[in-house]
Amino acid sequence: MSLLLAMQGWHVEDWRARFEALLPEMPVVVLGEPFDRRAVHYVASWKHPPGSLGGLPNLAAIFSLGAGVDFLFADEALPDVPVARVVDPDLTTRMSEYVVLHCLMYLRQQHRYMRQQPAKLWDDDRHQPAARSLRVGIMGLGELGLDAARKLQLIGFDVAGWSRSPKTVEGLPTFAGEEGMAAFLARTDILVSLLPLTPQTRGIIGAELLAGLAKDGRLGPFLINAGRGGLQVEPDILAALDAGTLKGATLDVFETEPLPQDSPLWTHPLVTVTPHNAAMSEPEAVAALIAAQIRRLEAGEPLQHIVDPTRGY
Ligand code: NDP
Ligand code: OXD
Repeated sequence: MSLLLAMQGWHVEDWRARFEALLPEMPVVVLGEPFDRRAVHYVASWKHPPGSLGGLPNLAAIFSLGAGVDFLFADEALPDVPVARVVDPDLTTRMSEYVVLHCLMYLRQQHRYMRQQPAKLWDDDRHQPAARSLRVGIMGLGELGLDAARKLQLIGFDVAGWSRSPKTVEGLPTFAGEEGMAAFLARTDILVSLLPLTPQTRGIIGAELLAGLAKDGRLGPFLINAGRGGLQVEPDILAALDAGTLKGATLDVFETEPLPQDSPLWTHPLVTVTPHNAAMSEPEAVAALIAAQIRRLEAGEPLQHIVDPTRGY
C-alpha cells in the first residue's frame, strides 16, 4: 500500500521526506518515477498532469494539497474516488490577514499616499472615513469567507456575504444565488472574492458584475480577488479601471500564472499584484492533515473535508 505524490512546480523531494516521516509504514512514490501502480491506495496532488492518475486499480482517495480543487476536476480522466481538500485554521487565518490588509489599504487610502510620497506631496485632503462607512461584500461564505467576514466586522467594516445557497449567519447580512446578486453588489464598496473556480463561477468577475458595484459609496468601488484567476475577466477589470468605474484592484490570482511579463496588470497604477500567496499553509501542517486523513481511513473512520464532485468544490 503506497502514497503517490503527483505535483508540478513544487519540490517533490521535500514532500516525500515529510510524508515518510509522518507515515513511516507507508512507501511514498512519485509520479514520473517507476512505481507499482497496483500498490497505490492514496494520491496527494497539486496540479498533476491531467490523465496521469489513470490505471491505479486500488486507489481509495485523492487529497488536494491545497484548499482549492479546481485543478483536480479539470482532469476529465480523474479516477472516481473520494476527493478531500485542505481545511486548515492556519491557512484560513492567513487568508483573513490578506483580506483585512487590503481592505484597510483601501479604507485608509494607502495606495494614494504611496503614490504621493515620491513627489513629496503633503495632501490637503487628509480626511479618512471610518471603517463603518465602507461596505465590504464577500463572495463565497465558506471556510475562508466567513472567517474574513468576522475579522472585518471586528475592525468595524459594514460587511455582507454572498453564497450559492441561502445562509443565516448571526449579525451578517447574506445574499444568495443569481437572484441575490444585484442587491449584494449595489451595497458593495469593496468586493472580496473568495469563491472556488467551478463551471458556474468561471468568468464571474466581468463587466456586468463590475458595473453592478455600489456607485454611492464614500470610496471605491474596489476589487480584491484571492479566489482563483479563472473567476476574473482581466480585460474587463482593466477597462473598468480605465473608465474610472473601478477605483482599484488587488489580485492574488490570475487567468495565467505566473502572470505573464507582458500583462498590463503589472504596471497599471491602480492594480496591486501578489503572486498567489494570499494564504499558504506551512507544508508540514498540510502533510500532517493528509497523514491524519490516511490514518483515519485505515482505521475505518470517514474521510473529512470531502468535496462534492457535482458542485466542483
Ligand atoms: P468553501 O468550499 O469552504 O467555500 C466556498 C464558498 O463559495 C461557499 O460559500 C459556496 O456557497 C460559495 N460558492 C461556490 N459556488 C458558488 C456559486 N456558483 N455562486 C455563489 N457562491 C458560490 O471554500 P474555501 O472558503 O475553503 O476556499 C475558497 C477558495 O479560495 C478555494 O476554492 C480556492 O480557490 C481559494 N483559495 C485561494 C488561496 C490563495 O492563496 N489565493 C488559498 C486557499 C484557497 P455555499 O456556502 O452555498 O456552498
Ligand atoms: C489553495 C491555494 O487552494 O493555495 O490552497 O490556492
